[in-house]
Amino acid sequence: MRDLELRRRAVAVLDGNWERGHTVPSRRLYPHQWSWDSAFIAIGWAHASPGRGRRELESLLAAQWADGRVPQIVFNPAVARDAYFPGPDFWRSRDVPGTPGRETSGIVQPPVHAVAALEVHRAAPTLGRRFLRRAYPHLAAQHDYLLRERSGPHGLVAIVHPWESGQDNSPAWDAELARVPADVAVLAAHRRRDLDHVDATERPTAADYARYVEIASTYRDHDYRDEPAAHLFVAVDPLFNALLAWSEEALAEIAEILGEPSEPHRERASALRDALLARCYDPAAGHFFALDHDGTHVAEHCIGGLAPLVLDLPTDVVDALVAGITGPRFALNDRVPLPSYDLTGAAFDATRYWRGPAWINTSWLVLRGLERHGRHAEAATLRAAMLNAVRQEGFREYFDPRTGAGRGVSDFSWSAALTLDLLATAPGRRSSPGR
Ligand code: 2M8
Repeated sequence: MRDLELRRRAVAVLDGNWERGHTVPSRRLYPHQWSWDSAFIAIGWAHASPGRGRRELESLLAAQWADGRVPQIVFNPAVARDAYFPGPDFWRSRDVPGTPGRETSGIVQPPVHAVAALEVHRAAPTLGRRFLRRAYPHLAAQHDYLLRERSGPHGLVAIVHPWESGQDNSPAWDAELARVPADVAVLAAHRRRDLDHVDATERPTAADYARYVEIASTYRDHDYRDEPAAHLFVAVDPLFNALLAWSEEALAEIAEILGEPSEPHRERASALRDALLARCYDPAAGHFFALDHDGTHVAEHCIGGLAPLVLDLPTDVVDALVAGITGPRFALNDRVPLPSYDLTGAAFDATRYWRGPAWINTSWLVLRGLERHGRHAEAATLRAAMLNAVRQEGFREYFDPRTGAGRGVSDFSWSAALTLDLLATAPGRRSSPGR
């Protein structure tokens, strides 16, 4: 399939998923607005309709809470209340003071939104400046919330639910999750709607879901206050922190465009990068590991541990990460994007969601990192793999990391959106924040 036809199909997926002001990740499985999906989707819209890219981010930011958190899900009032579980009746955001008019969930997702806002601006700079002026205080408040309420003694920001990582059932969370009681009877009161759309072997297990529900309802029962008793799960995700640092770099650029002070953003970006290197990087393994609630390394090689490549890093660290990408664990090739988890790892599962399958968004992050560090040969190979996967299988949610077979839902928005970005930018010629 020629690039032009692939582009046409990608735009058609985004168009089909556009829902008056935002884009659903998937019509069937995810019929509302998701936080980090919207950031990736806006990056895609920047190449097809910058106006929609702006609206995508603005509709998400309009649902920001008074404390600054940008919620993981913004519920569409026009969709049946039980179309997705857990829906608005589970999260009960209306009961919490300081929440917006729209119903939302009470947790967050990886903060890649300032990067997206900058990319949307660059696509149409004249109109985009007013957009940046409106978005900037929201993006700054989003970061302030995370750094104020979620940062620990390690200088990194914690997640308090696996869903906050976006890599929901990654093996990185297994040990921490095992501390939460798995009472599958909890699920009897609810109906998992995901299993209506996707085979159970591709989704998290019932035990995992029971724990997800337990962690979320405990947080909800504390009115989503970030106090120790509210959190049954606490972990540090290298991807989440790398994206926060990258977004601080983007905020610094946005501040410069607007004539605001940029230095505080640059300082925060460097402090997060230094903390990632000091606390998550393991020189012997050549990988960034997640931390458990005690700040101990979780020695699992997950794709999130490659995400700090989007930042400035010492050359020996970049060399080690690239060796991991090209080695047996991540096996870079030009047919299938990078697995979400170590192909040689004990917990590897080729079909189950974030325990092995290849995803377009995480591969795209690594691609941006490789480009930042001038690793053009590896970047070109990864770009070829991503384009090959969507050409062969369509804009699937994820792919078998060994065969490339499509998995999860079809017509998945960020797979289409980031394909538009790949097609729009010649390899090695982009300007990400920090370049
Ligand atoms: C998946 O997560 C949701 C919960 O947020 C789910 O499984 O129902 C993840 O892949 C997440 O990263 C993504 O943002 C979301 C919507 O695409 O789906």
